[in-house]
Amino acid sequence: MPTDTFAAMRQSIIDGAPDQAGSLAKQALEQGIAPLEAIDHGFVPGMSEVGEQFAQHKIFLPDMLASAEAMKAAMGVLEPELARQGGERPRAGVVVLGTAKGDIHEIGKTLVGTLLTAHGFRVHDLGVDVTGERFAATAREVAADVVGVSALLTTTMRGQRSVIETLEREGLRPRVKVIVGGAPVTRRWAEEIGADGYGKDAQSAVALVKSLVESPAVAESDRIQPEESAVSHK
Ligand code: B1M
Repeated sequence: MPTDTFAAMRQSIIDGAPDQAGSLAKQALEQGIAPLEAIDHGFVPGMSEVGEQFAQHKIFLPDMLASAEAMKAAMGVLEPELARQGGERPRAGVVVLGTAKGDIHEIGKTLVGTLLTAHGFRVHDLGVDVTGERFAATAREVAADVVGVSALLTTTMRGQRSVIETLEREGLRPRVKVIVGGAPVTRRWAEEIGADGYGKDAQSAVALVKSLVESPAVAESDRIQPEESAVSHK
């Protein structure tokens, strides 16, 4: 893919231009570009630049919001293709996913969910600002193998710990693996709070979930039995 096209994608995010971002995403697909390549090399670098400019007070919240809308327009084109490329696969496992309480950042979490779906996992995406209780209730209801908690704010990382504590309190922890991720999250943090793993990006999150689900440590007899009602895929 020409560097110019990646530069245009990056710029469309910085400019907060959803129409431009969406049509660049469509063009990429028409040219046979892999959706993840466009995301990782075109659009995400734009978001990173926006984050830096925001931190340096060069831009403000409405600008960051406009950039997020542009990112969502691009993802709206690329994510269905990403999921479609996964094709029909045998069910790999059940994952409950969401962004921690108090946190409304959704783009990275949604990308993780899309990629997991593309790899055959059944994903229950609870959206953003999700409490530990809701994670736990859904994990029980759908017999989750893995709970994934995203956090983009240093303040909401605490919510990841609280999800683990809630799962422990409700007796679910021995049977459900927990992974954490998000820009400020580190392996060290994951270890400190007793998570089973940390995903640096969407691809490593998929590899991690696969390895956890395949782990013999989660014995079949230890799995939670699904309750009658099912939670819909959001
Ligand atoms: Co916010 N924001 N934001 N923001 N925002 C950050 C996170 C920030 C770093 C910007 C900055 O100052 N440089 C900063 C946090 C600083 C800190 O905590 N130390 C920040 C702030 C301060 C805020 C507000 C507090 C601003 C304010 O109101 N004054 C506010 C908080 C609102 C809230 O949540 N309560 C806020 C609001 C917003 C918007 C609403 C405007 C918007 C989000 C819109 C939306 O999601 N619908 C927004 C955005 C867009 C950003 C930045 C610019 C971009 C985030 C993003 O989408 N990245 C961000 C700066 C940055 O991250 N560089 C910033 C693209 C996405 C693909 O990457 O989400 O990192 P990411 O996901 C990656 C990996 O992290 C990983 O895989 C993904 C794909 O590779 N991953 C996982 C993510 N979740 C995972 C889960 C896993 C595994 C891997 O397992 C479960």
